[in-house]
Amino acid sequence: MAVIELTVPDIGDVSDAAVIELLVKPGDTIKAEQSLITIESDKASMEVPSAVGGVLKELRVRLGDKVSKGSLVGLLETADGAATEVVAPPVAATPAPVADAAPAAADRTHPTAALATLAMPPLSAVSHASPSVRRFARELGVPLQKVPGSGPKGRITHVDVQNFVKGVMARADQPAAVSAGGGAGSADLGGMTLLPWPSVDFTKFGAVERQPLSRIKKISGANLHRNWVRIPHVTNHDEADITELEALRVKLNEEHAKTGTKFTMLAFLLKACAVALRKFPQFNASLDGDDLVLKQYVHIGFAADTPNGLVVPVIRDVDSKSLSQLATETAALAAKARDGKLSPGEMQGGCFSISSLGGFGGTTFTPIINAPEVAILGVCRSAMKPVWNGSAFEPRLMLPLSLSYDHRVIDGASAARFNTYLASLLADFRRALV
Ligand code: CAO
Repeated sequence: MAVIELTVPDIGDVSDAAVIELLVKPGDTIKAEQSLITIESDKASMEVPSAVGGVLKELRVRLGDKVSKGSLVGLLETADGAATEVVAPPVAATPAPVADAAPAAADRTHPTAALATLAMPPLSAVSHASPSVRRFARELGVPLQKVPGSGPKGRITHVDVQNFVKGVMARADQPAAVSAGGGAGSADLGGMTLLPWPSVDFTKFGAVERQPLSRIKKISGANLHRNWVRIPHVTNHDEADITELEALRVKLNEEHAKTGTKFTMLAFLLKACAVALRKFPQFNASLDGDDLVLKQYVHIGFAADTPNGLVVPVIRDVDSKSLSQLATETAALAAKARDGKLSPGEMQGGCFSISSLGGFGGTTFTPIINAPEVAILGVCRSAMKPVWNGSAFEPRLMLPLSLSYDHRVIDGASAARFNTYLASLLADFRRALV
């Protein structure tokens, strides 16, 4: 254990910069590169991250204090005397708005460890926002420097970012310009002009209750909106005869009753989709500018309904997992999703998604593609239907499949082939061996 002093390092020709934000408090466990305070001079503002990790024992600055090079910011207890290993954090660890600024070397004099910091860009280039707002903006792809700040001293708030997104999506009087789909750069949405969002005083018509959207709803809503607007969706509807498959599923569940493994329709769907994705690689791909990135792995996400909204956990390497593994893993991830305990890593890396509403009902729907994927399978409730077998109608259990695809990448014939093949696998899994 060692307690080190954190001081303000060389910040150029700036002195007497005001502390305008305290981002940590005593007792907090600080990670290396985590921002501690925000300081502001008459020219610019910046966040000052800690170069080392540890527990903050004391914060020696208050809001409004003036600091210069060498000012004591706080005392940090490090687990292993990290004071002797102070390294400036890499540029990539600093928030986007100032990412073009190079970190200054930390003061290596001991036992005083200087905070790692950034050279200061001109004020006009600086977006004044907390790390959580910056993270939020990054998640939504919002360029912070374009967002007007409504907080004290022009700080950008969560609401400012939301309003910016709303403004872009619903701008009525000019073409919307957003960053290009499937690649870098920007694209004009072709002069699309939208009416402003209706502003209605609902209380004029009766009692109402206002509920803020959950964090998940806000994030997933913005993503769904972007994907819906920017991907030319087409949905191919088909039906799979799962009469034999359902009989097998019921039998497997009886046989494995003691193990607790529940063979769900979702597990079979994952397996069948993995086989189909291997056969039709363009469905296992992402658009990146003018390139199609074909993935050599098969990771599939499934939409999970939670009390706070929709999340999409991802099962990795579906093609190399057994049905029981898939059943166990989906059950565990769905439970984690409901408890709000999924880690970001468990929702990343998907190549394709499945949205199964079979347990809820419906006959068909149009699932929205989960960018940067290029297709998604929607599944509704199976139903017994009379199917003509060439000489008579037979009762068969039919599963509705709705395959939405990005028409920039996949044409209608390919989608019909994919869906037909998928249906044939579900009708008879032995086809996977062919
Ligand atoms: N047809 C008929 N019944 C079905 C079915 C289908 N296609 N799929 C599942 N069922 C039945 C099951 O047999 C089970 O019935 P029992 O309880 O009587 O055994 C019940 O529905 C629940 O099914 P399950 O335990 O297999 O769960 P699941 O795999 O269907 O669903 C999960 C798991 C996490 C995918 C689901 O809970 C969920 O959250 N789905 C929501 C997806 C969603 O919101 N999509 C919309 C996104 S917008 O694009």
